[in-house]
Amino acid sequence: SASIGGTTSSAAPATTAASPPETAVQIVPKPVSMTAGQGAFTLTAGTRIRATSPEERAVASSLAADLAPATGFQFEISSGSAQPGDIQLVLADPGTLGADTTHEGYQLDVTEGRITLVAPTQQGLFHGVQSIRQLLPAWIDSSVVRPGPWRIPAVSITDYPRYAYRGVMVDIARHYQTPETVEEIIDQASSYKLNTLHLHLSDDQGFRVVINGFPRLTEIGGRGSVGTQGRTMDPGGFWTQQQYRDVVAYAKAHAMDVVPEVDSPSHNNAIEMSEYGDTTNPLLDGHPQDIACGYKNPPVWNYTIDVGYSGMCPNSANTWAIYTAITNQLAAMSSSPYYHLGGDEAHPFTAAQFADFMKRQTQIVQATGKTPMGWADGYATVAGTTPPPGSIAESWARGAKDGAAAVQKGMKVVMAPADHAYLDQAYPNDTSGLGLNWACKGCDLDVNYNWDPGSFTGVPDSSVLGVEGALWSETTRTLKDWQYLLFPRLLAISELGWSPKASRTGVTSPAFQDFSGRVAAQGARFQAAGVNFYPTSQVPWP
Ligand code: TNX
Repeated sequence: SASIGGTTSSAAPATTAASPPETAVQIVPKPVSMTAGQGAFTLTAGTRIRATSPEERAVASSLAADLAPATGFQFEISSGSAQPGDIQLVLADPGTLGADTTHEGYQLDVTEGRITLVAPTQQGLFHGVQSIRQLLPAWIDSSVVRPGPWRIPAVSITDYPRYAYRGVMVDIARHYQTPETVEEIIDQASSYKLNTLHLHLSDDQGFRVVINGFPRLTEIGGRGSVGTQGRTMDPGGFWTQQQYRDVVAYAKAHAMDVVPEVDSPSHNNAIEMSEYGDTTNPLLDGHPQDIACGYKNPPVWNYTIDVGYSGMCPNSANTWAIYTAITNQLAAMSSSPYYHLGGDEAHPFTAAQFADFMKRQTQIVQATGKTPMGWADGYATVAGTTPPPGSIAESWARGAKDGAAAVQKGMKVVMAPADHAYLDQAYPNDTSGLGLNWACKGCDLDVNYNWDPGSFTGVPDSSVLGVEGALWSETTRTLKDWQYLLFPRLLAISELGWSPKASRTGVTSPAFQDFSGRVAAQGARFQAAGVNFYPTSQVPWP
């Protein structure tokens, strides 16, 4: 049969050919269209990667680096003329991506004799390389040399994303994590073609990046994390600005942009308790106590998971000295066109105070050249104001009611409905102790997969910029904890953001069966790469 891995075949090759298709092709997210060829391309120590432009060479280097550990091959990157046996990367319009408004798509053609990858952008080439990696045996993701053969089944793939924004949010505020841990998530997320890393950098329990002029934000605000397992406080930490820049650069090299978030005006006890007593800072007016509008005394450090009590006062000049420094410095270091100003669960405020705060914060973000983005429950409901054109609301309410409010205000929406896209929620009947339980009771893979970002009442698909999986970190202490909650569920978010809309209803639906079958093939990849994951019974692991 010409149908491989249950995917769409747009043309049938001759049925009388000598050899059948190699192996089932199991790519996540599912490509727009694929046609199986005959035979396979085999990687050898002599395989050359042909690349000439800087964009081609950058992607060629990352391909060579990805393939080196398991194969033991040091691939030559050549700018000479193309020869049989080459993997050729070409930055050009392949002529097959007319429907791709994102310019992130690619055309991949694998034959026995060569591999040709053509894309109009460096991101498109990067995404094509991720498909090549998934076409190889799972051991390709091993960090030590494995025996081949390294065969890539012949196939022709035309592929591009449904949405321009495909995000994963990680929370390094509730529990501090190192740059290296975040880079491990970038490795995995980018291999499933997500293109945005949303960093939740500050919350009631911690502030995690150095801000010049305000050293107490990290010296005091970074010193702990939420207490777990009987402890009142887990270890804290913070990133230097150089570490932050390095993570942004690492993400860029993996075709991902970084959206920073310092949640405000609430969710910021860490800022308040750090700056409240900062009476000698020349950037403040000597009596910064007036920043605190919340009802808890900010110097009392709180490592519980409580939220909703803190708030910075809009009528304090010190508030704006602090926020302007934070916003300007983070915006200058970040790669995404968006800057997330938070705005959720701002309970201690009157509607007028909240509106005042959001207006000022919006102006500060706009002055940096970034487009403001905020949690829809707050930012899309600011009384008497319309956020500036192009601004983004991130919708997390069940049924996207907050997203509908954003659409009414002319905003674009990133869909992160908590009952489907909050990847910090516990798995069903799970004894790991990881995950909260408020948004979906026992959130297995089908729950993350069986919804459609473009089909909510009041939020037409044309208003949807994309989709995001959110990993809050109240219960997670280690990289392994993060991976356990993220995988394989992040793959559902990746597929919703990338693949064309299909009917997704129920564990027994053909779409879910097809998806879970492809996820099954990722288990060996996770194992080869040393990535922890939840072995859900909904996936037919081999
Ligand atoms: C809600 S939704 C939050 C976070 C929590 C999360 C836990 C939203 C913008 N805020 O502060 O960490 O639930 O699931």
